[in-house]
Amino acid sequence: MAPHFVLEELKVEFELILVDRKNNGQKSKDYLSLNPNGKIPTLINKGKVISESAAICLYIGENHCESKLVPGIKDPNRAEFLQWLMYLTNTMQTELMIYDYPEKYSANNDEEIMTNQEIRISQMWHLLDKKLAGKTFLIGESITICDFYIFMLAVWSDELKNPPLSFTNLSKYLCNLAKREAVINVCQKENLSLSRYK
Ligand SMILES: N[C@@H](CCC(=O)N[C@@H](CS)C(=O)NCC(=O)O)C(=O)O
Repeated sequence: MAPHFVLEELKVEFELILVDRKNNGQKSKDYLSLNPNGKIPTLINKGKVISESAAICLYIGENHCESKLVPGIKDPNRAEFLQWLMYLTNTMQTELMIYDYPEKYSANNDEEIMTNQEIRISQMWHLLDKKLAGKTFLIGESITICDFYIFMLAVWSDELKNPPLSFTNLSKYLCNLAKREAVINVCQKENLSLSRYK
């Protein structure tokens, strides 16, 4: 979803191909020949095949440097941007995956895993909430791929007991992002309701 937001934001031409997860399309021979890790998404551009959502977002953003979706190498915000992007993908996304697929981590104690994950993830949203006080975007004064990444993780966290929308700063920030054309278009295409972000 995050790479999809970035492509829409940039208004570039692209073809979206659905990988049929219900039928394990991501483990098909054809898909594995592109992405041996068997995970979605994969980007193909000019014969280059790229996987890992954060890497795809960086690749697209850096190929459209005029957009400033990725702070350039000399931008004073770049280090902080990279720090947060790594945190979002390495830590928050990983913890959310454990919450979403507890059966992969324990044969018989899904509930305990989910309860523990709820607490851990909630602490992470709390950290972001503090960081976002009085801010429209996570880094600097304009949107970066980190903001799209946060929106994706927030959608994945909607069903938590303390969802991101229950935090004051996050709620304001997410509702503002939900008004962006790119976010509206992607959610429409991916059949996701934005009604709770209004
Ligand atoms: N670190 C990868 C994780 C990708 C990932 O886990 N994708 C999920 C869909 S959101 C998937 O492919 N799940 C199917 C599976 O694990 O077989 C990324 O950020 O792209």
